[in-house]
Amino acid sequence: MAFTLYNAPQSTCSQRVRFVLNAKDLPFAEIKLNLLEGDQLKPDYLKLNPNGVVPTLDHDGAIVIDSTVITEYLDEVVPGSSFTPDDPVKRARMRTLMHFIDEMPAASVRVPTFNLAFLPTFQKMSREDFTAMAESKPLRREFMLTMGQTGFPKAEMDAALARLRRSWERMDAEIAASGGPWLLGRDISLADVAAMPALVRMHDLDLADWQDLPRVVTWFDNIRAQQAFQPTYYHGSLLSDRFPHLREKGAKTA
Ligand SMILES: N[C@@H](CCC(=O)N[C@@H](CS)C(=O)NCC(=O)O)C(=O)O
Repeated sequence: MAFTLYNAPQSTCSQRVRFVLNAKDLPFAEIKLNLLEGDQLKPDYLKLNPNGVVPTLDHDGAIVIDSTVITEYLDEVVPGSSFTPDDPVKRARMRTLMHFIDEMPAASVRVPTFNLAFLPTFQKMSREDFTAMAESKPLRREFMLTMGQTGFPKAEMDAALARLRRSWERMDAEIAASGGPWLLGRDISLADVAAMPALVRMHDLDLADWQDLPRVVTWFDNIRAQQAFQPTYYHGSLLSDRFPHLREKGAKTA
C-alpha cells in the first residue's frame, strides 16, 4: 500500500490526516503545497481536489479528499489501531461530533488565523492581485473577499472567539458525559483527532482560553502526549514557526 499526502505543514486539516497516518505507523510520501503562493489552485492539483484545498490523499492511485473523510477512510482500509468505535451508536456519536467540530471550532479558527498570521502577507499584495487570488478560490472566495486586505472587523473576530469558547465548553460537557478522558470515553476516536488542530492553533496563537475547563486541559495534555503528536507537528507545523511576529508580545491583539 502506498500513500501520498498532498498537504501543508501548518494546515489544520492536514494535521488531522498526518496524525492518523503516524498513529497507524503508515509510511507516506508527503507533498508540501505552499498555500500562500497558490499551489492548491494550480490546474494539476485542482484535477485531484476540485475544492482547491489541502489535504488530498492518494492511496495506490485512489484519490480521497476532505480531512474527516480521509481519516475515516484510513480507519477502514487499515483497521489496526482503530479510531472508530465498534458500537454503531457510538460511531454515530463520533460522526455527530465531527460535524460539530467542522462547523464550529474548525471553521471559526480561520478568523484569528487569517487576521493574526496571514494578513501581513495579503497586505503586501496589490489590490488587483489580492482580488484575483481571492476570486480564484473555489471554496473560500467569499471568505477571502470578506476579510479583504484590512482583515476581519472586531465584531467578526469577537464572534469567532465566542464560537471557539462555546466549542471548548461543549467538549468539556461531552468529556464529562462520556466519563473521559476522551470525547467518547476511554478510547481516543476520530472526533478527538478532528478537534486537535483547532486547540493546537489557539494555543499557538496564545489564545487558549480553556484553563477553567479542567477536562479540556487534561484532554489537551493527553493528545499532546500521544506518540503520533510529535511526528505530526514537526518543526514548521506551527504558525509561530513560520511567522515569528506571532511570538512578539501583544501579537494576539494586533
Ligand atoms: N473540509 C476540508 C477543508 C480543507 C481546508 O480548508 N484546507 C485549508 C487548509 S486547513 C486550505 O487548503 N486552504 C487553502 C485556501 O484557502 O486557499 C477538509 O477538511 O479537508
